[in-house]
Amino acid sequence: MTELRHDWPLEEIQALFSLPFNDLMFKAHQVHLENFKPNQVQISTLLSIKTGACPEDCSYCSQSARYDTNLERERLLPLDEVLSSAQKAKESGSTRFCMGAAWRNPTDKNLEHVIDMVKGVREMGMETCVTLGMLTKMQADRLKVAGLDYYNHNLDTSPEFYGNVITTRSYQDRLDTLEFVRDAGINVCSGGILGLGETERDRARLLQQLANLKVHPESVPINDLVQIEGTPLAGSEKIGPLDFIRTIAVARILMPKTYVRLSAGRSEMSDETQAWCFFAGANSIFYGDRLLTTDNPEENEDMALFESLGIQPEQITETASCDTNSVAA
Ligand code: SAM
Ligand code: DTB
Ligand code: SF4
Repeated sequence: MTELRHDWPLEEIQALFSLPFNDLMFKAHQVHLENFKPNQVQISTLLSIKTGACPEDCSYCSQSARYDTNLERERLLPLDEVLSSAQKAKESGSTRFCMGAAWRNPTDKNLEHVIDMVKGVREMGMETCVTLGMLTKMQADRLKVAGLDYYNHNLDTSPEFYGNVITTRSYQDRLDTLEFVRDAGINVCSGGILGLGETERDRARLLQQLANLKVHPESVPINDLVQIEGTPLAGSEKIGPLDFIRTIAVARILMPKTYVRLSAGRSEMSDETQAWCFFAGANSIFYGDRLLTTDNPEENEDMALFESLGIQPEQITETASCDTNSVAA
């Protein structure tokens, strides 16, 4: 049985990052084999239900109203449009439908609309995930009652680097939202972005924050920055593929039972890099040709990649449950 730890010291995490590449891969794959079927990957489809004009200043984001990114803003999508997208995602084999809104936080009225979407998607037999910004405790509880399976809210980076990226909400605000989601009994999806200009220490600190939560997130998305023209982070130095793969491996070792999501940035990744990520312990992806506002690989390209790697998309019965891990004794 793999022990779940919540007391990772930074030095131990940094030591993992410093291992020879092959040693790190071997270790991560061993942990992966102990906890998951190595040739299965969970697939989720994303939909932006409310696009653009966001008041936050996240310096990577196409949807912030502060930057001129040429993005057309859209109102909250009507329920029937959302349900027809979810139906298409289901038919293409996706097991979870993730709805994202460019809000600092939802108003209670907006939340009512989202709740109708969650109920509708659930009735189709798909898992549901939403990412709506900060929540109050009461809003998290209402989403739980509505049947929401996952809430995505990323820490994005280390507490120390965070202020270079976002100034309009604090790290603690994010941790508070995660606590409300956890306490409500909703599965937590929280991760970060690489390639923001952070150091390896920042990556280690981000993973330390996630792994030392009282309960590990059920899902940890690792995004490779999609550089958006007009944002302050356009033109940043890119993270190399080996450093990206290392981060996935360390996430797998620290959080053995968590789904590690190879998230944004796959359109620019080689098949080989993605294959290494799967070996290192990534076992979920976003599937479908669109993320929120940017492109993702076409479905047929992903199916061809899976086929060539002998990977199968996971079926829904194997995921749905809450509390896939618990506080270590
Ligand atoms: N507005 C909500 C929020 O920020 O919590 C929900 C949507 S927001 C787009 C969800 C996450 O997507 C962000 O926290 C960030 O980690 C990721 N993201 C946004 N833009 C990205 C980009 N250009 N490249 C990679 N990841 C990005
Ligand atoms: C996450 O960690 N990545 C997804 C999802 N959670 C909401 C979003 C990626 C967004 C990439 C840029 C875009 O398409 O706008
Ligand atoms: Fe708004 Fe979310 Fe983009 Fe930040 S990441 S600007 S909160 S949509």
